[in-house]
Amino acid sequence: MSATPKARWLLWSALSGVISAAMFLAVAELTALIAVRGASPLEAVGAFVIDIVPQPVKEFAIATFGESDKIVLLASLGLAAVIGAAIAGTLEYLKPPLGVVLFGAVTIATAAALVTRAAAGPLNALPALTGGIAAVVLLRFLVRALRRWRDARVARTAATTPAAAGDAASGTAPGALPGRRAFLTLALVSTVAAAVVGTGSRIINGATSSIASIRDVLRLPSPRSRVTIPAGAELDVPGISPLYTPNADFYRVDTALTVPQIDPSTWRLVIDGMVDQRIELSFDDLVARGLDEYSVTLTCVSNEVGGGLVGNAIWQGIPVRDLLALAGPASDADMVLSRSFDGFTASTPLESLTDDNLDAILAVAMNGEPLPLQHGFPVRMVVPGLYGYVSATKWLTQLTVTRFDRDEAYWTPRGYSDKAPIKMSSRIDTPRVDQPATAGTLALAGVAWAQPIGIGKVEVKIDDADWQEATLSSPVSTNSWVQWMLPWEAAAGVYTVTVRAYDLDGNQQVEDRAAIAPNGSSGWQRSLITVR
Ligand SMILES: Nc1nc2c(c(=O)[nH]1)N[C@H]1C(S)=C(S)[C@@H](COP(=O)(O)O)O[C@H]1N2
Ligand SMILES: [Mo]
Repeated sequence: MSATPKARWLLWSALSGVISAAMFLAVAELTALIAVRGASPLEAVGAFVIDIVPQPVKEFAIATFGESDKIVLLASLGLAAVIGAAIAGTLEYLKPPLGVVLFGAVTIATAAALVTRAAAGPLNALPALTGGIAAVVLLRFLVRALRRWRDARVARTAATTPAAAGDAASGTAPGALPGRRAFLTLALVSTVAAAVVGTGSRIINGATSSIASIRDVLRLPSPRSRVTIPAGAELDVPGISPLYTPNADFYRVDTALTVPQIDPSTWRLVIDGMVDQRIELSFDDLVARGLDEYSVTLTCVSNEVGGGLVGNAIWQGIPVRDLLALAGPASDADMVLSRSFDGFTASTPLESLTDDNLDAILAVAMNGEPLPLQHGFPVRMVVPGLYGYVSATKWLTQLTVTRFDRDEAYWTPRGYSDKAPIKMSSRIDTPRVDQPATAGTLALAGVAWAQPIGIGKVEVKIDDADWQEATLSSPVSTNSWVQWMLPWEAAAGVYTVTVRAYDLDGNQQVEDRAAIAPNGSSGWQRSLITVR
């Protein structure tokens, strides 16, 4: 050991702080599991931090880490916690009771974070309090044992007896310094206990979210109408996107660190703002109005040309226009601000929601099952032809009828347009850029969308040859994508394949490239395909 004696004690005290912090989390998770299911302190603190982190930092995180931004945030939070705990341990060793005071302050802050989360009550503070008590008690015991070890060692070194010389020869034999054994045993046992109790509770707590089980047994009334799938709606080409994106593969984009947990039996939808009458509906009120099926392709404004932030699903829901009609929007209103349980908002033109020819819906089911928790359970909005951030509010709780010059949505002050129709696009799914194809009879294939007008034609160009018209799948709805395919006798080589679409009004997909901000990407996808 090259560490000087002084540094050694500081390291051990820092470790004591970290072990005590681990015990804090373990006991807190265990309490959450037993007493207040769902009040995970780890998640609550993470969500709390996301809310208070300044916007530029959040944007930097999303831009830099993409879909892993939340993991990076949690990891940074974890690192900060380890450093803080180490400091608390050292403080408790050097200047007691400063470490205990620091843990106490963190306990109170965590309790506050837990209690102030949406839908939390005073009981939610309990995990922080029990965790805090466990951590403080453990820290005091650890530091006391550490001091006894140190004192024994200092006394031993100072002594000039033959016993000391013998001890130096055999190193610090176990048992030679009673404080040492007590400290190391306590440190080891509490580390193992914290790891087992903490991970165990976390896993059970996370896996058995009570809302997930409520969703599992939820039975929705059968829809009054079904989507008719025409013959030829799905092309038989290996590697093409399926007509309907399975829920498990459906892209997910939102600002929520943890998926909001909403019990449908306590869920309420409020329709307010510039209306004749404020309306409040329960989940049963909503589904009792009758469900219908709609086939709609959802698209994210952040989808790059050729990207995967787009998916097609059959939704079951209720037209928003019928619900708005109950409330009676004022004639000078022009926007509906939809609000999520977690505070996210989207601004949708009122006319898109009241249009009889556009099926804007509140959806409760996705591809035949209740909405998955991460896709907005129990109720979300789906508006054909509008990017998700201005229409597809998940975990919906409120529709406020208002005006664009009075209110703005989450992404509006963050560099995105307040109105954002989806731009027509076409994508090459196969052959993939990263998987060389084998020479012979191939199929170029992919999907194209132009909600709510519908795709009229897709054309493909191989290198500099003429544009060729692709075969289209039979459209299920103008609001859903279609698949396209072009048979191709391909010899070995490297080819540039370009795809472009036309909508049913004859408009051609925009060739000019545009970035995703402020209102969605554009440009024809050009793919470099290798045939061997
Ligand atoms: N509550 C909430 N709803 C939200 C968002 C969000 O951040 N929070 N993001 C929106 C965006 S940007 C998109 S593209 C869609 C994505 O829906 P999905 O995750 O079900 O694919 O949800 C929309 N609804
Ligand atoms: Mo999005």
